[in-house]
Amino acid sequence: MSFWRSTFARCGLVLAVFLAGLGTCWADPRTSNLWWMPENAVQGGVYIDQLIYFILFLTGGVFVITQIVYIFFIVKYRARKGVPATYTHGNNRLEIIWTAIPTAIFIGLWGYSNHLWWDVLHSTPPANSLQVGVAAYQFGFSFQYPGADGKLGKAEASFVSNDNMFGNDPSDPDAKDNFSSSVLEIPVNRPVHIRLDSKDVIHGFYIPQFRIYQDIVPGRMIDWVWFTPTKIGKFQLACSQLCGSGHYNMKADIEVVSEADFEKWYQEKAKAVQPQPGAKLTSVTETKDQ
Ligand SMILES: [Cu+2]
Repeated sequence: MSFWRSTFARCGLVLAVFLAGLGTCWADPRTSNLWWMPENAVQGGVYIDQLIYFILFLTGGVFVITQIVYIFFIVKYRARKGVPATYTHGNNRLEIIWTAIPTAIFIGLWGYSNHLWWDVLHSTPPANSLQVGVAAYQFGFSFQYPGADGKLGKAEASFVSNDNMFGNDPSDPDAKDNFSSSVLEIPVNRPVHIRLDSKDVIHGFYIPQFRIYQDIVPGRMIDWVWFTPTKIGKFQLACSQLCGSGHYNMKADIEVVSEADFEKWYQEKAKAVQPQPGAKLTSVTETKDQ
């Protein structure tokens, strides 16, 4: 009896020290939702959260159980005078069980996250999506909107340069009235389809509240990311790839506004770049050639 009492007392003590230490392990700079996921402000974000919490509780539970068993065995089978050590060569049935269960869990998680990736995140953007070009560079982001015609136009990574950050195809008339912005202004509850390109190195397009993270790779146009913001408010886009000395400050403001406010902002911006009637951007060279 005294053996069990002392064993449990020791296990309890070790566990208490461990849990007390755990409290000091949390060093999160976030100021809200400190303990759990940041606020969810995107359609479909709840599925990502469910998966993350499922994995967290599953692995957390397994961790706690294995630590309890581990500590218990350490105490129970400690070296004692007059008690010879016992040797074991394993148990095949046990080996098969504890290999098969985690394997089945991992295959299930793979299947479910694959479904999330293809059916929720990587699906075709809806036809009414707002098209926005996103150019990343050392050290900032710039955004491009389609202008009055609502078309962003063709773009290719090979066109990306200092003068053409978004890689617009110079021969495509749809791109002529595009306008740019340093803020990602988007309407609430409308799908936003973004086209990402980088001018120099690999950057990361990361918005925790939208549950989006996509690398932006130079030499590639990445056009499969889309999302539907569900909350009006200010958010921050941050670069999540260590991209150079100014990486720590590589960010951009995101403003999710009502459809009416967005329309007003968009019309004002579009009007400012509206080409004059009859005027063409290529008219100078054309006059010279004639
Ligand atoms: Cu960066």
